Amino acid sequence: MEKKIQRVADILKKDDVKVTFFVGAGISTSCGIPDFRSPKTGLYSNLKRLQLPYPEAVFDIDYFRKNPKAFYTLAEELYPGKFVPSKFHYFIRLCQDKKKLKRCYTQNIDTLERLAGVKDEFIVEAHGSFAKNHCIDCDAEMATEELKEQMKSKIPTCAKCEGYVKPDIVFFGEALPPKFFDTWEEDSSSKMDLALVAGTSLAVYPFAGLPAEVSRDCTRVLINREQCGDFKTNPRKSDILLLESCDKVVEQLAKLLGWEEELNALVEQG
Ligand code: CNA
Repeated sequence: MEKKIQRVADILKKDDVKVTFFVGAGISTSCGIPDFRSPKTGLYSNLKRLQLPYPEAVFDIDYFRKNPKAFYTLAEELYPGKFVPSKFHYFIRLCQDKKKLKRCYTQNIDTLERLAGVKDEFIVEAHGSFAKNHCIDCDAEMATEELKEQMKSKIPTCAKCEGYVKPDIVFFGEALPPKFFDTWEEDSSSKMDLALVAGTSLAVYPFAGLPAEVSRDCTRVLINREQCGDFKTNPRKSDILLLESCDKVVEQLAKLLGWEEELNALVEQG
C-alpha cells in the first residue's frame, strides 16, 4: 500500500501537475453521514421504517410527488449544519491552497467540500445541494429559513401554487445541473494529470461514467473500500488501486508530500 501511495505522491510533487477529484458518499462516512450502499450501515439498508416500495424511491421525483414524507424524514437527519468535514475534505482544500487542484466533482449533497474551504470555482456539485429550494410544480424559490421553519411541522409547500417544495438536490428522474456538463466538457478537453476517484461505488450515471472518459495519459487512482466501476470492468495498467479508508490514505499521502502538519492544522481549526 505504502509503495502505491508513494507513486501518487511522486506524481503530485511534479511541477504543474494538478489533481481532479471524483468523490462520493464514502468521503463523508467518517463525518457520521451514512452512504447509500455500504451493507448494514448504508442508508438503503436502514430505510425499512420509511416503508418504501424500493430504496431509491426516497430520491425519486415521481415517488416524491405522491409521498414527500419519506424524503423529508431523511432530510431532517441529513440536513447540513450538523456535520463537520473529514480529513479527506481538508486534503482537497489543501490541494487548492497548494495550487494543485484542477476540480472537485462531487456526488455529495452535504456541502462539506465548501465547509472545508474549497472555493465555488473548483466545485461541481453534480447532484445539486441543499443550498436552494424550489417548488416542484411552479419552480418558485423558497428561502432556506422558510423551508426549515415549515419542515418543523409539515411538508414545505409553495405559497403561490401549494405544490411541494424540495431542496435543489437532483433526484432520480431529474436533470443534472448545466454546470456539470459545461465544466466536464472544458476539463475533459484540457490537460488532466491525475484523476482521484474516492468513496463512490460508481453506480449512478452519468457521474459514474466520468472515470472511463479520462484520457489515457492521465493516471487514475481509486480510493475506496471496494474495486468498482470502470476500475473493475475496464482496468488500465496505469491505474492505482488503494482499497482502504479515504482518511487513512490521505493521512499517508500528506505525510509523503510533507503536508502533514498543514493538513492537521486545517482539521484542528475546523
Ligand atoms: P454509495 O453508492 O453509497 O457508495 C459509497 C462507496 O464508498 C462504497 O463503495 C463504499 O464501499 C465506499 N466507502 C464508504 N465509506 C468509505 C470510507 N470511509 N473509505 C473508503 N471507502 C468508503 O455512494 P455514491 O456516492 O457512490 O452514490 C451516489 C449517490 C449517493 C449520490 O447521488 C449522492 O447524492 C448520494 N449520497 C450522498 C451522501 C452525502 O452527501 N454525504 C450520503 C449518502 C448518499
